[in-house]
Amino acid sequence: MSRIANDKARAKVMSAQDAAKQIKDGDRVGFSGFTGAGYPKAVPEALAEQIQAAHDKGEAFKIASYTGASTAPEHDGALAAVDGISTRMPYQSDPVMRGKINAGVSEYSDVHLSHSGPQVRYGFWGNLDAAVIEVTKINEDGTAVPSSSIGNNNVYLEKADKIILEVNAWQSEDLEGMHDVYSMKMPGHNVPLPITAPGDRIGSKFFDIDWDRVVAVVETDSPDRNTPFKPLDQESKTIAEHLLDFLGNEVTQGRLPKDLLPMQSGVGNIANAVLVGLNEGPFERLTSYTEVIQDGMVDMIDSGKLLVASATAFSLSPDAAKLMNDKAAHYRNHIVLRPQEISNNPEAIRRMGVISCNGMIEADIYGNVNSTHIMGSKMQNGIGGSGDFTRNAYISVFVSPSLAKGGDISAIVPMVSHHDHTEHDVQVIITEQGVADLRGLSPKQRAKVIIQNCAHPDYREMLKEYIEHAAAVSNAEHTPHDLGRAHAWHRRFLDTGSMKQA
Ligand code: 0RQ
Repeated sequence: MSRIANDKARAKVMSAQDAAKQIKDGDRVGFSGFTGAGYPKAVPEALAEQIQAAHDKGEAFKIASYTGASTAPEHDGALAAVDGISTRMPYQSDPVMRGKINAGVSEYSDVHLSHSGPQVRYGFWGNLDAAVIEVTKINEDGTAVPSSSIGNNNVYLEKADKIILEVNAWQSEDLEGMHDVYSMKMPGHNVPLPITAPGDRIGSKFFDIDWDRVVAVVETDSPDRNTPFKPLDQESKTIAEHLLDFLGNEVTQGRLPKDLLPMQSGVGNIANAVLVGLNEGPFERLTSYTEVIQDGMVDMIDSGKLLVASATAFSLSPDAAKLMNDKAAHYRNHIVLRPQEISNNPEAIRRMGVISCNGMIEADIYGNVNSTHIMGSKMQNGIGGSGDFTRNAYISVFVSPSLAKGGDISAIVPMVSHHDHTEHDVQVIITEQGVADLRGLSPKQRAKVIIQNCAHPDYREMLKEYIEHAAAVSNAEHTPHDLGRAHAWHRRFLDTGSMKQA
């Protein structure tokens, strides 16, 4: 049965190639897509072909590409491969896209996910020429059922001059009812966000579509980019165990209730290990206010440990995506998908007292965290929602193995090579070595705990030597540094391939 029940929509059905012709050189385009879910499956590749054809003729053709977060090879990857992206925002993780950013071909602006949509609404990113949005279905009344992510779609649909909709028959029709579309307004026109618990529904199940601005409807039938998780390694399991012990102790101390507080969990294998740990652990009747639904959360819903999860997108393995598609009617009783300006909303996060847990690239001895840059200059993915959650969390946690690149890099360094989360926001750091609880500590006290509990033994003495030296030469005692040596470890890695001293 057709997924397009509206006459106006049916009249606008065309091929992806014809739809892509609506997008011109210099356009700013808002795309759907968040962590490999709900991105448009056909128009970006068709557009990439047209960009390549223009380049072959010596013509300029680049667009500014705004999304929800990371997309997929057939979206970010295809457009980046033809040098088709002038500016990209916000979070990305496609290797080709990352390569173009680091080669200086595409400009990248790394914005907090909760800010990205509102900033487009405010006009900070210029006029939005087009929106390309995947939906699950178009209803008879012209409203649309969102797909496996919402991201910034509400804002792009609101602001774009031209709208292209992709209707993807691969997405389960039973997603209908899982979404809660609520948009913020311009400053001065907002009321307190009426969310007091992760499962609260405050908006609509559908997107309203202005059909006068819709220039094309494209039918697709393609799966999301669903990446399998690696089997859990011992390091990830140990990090998860440390986090569970820490949370258990918070309960014992009376600082957390027995069912904890809503959990936020970053993407990746450690985050998934944490979820597996929670599923096997002692806590019951949990809730989650987070940005992506991963496999571990689906398992926790199945086991009854997790009552409800709020997010903006799925980030599932192929197996879990199939399960979600088969049983969406069941899971929509436990999952709410929201625009990312709401899933990551600081007001809601602060009000509910979310426990945040995110990965990091490195932390320094004083508790500053770098989530985005390799050796100061090279972009990895972006800050994503880690800042939205960390800054506003009840307890903010960062997790990482203590070593990278086979031991040639210490994740605990004298001074981070790029700052994303400052010492003011970072409360707990966990590596496979242990937990550094930084709450209530001064910088010098933090350094002791981080080095002792989190640094790998191979680097502990070097770190101790650094603070002793810094204390002797620095201009004050509060946060001792030798500015000439603070990044010597990074310099040494770039020069010799290892942070270790020869
Ligand atoms: O390099 O790809 O060349 O092997 O960095 O590291 O170990 O695969 O770690 O997948 O857990 O990602 C911070 C990037 C961690 C992620 C980050 C190298 C390492 C590897 C990746 P290779 P791993 P993970 C919610 C919250 C920001 C967004 C966020 C992230 C590569 O967690 O993007 O939190 N966070 N969002 O070898 C140099 C170090 C290194 C290092 C690791 N200290 N120095 N290289 N690497 N540590 C989700 C969203 O917002 C959507």
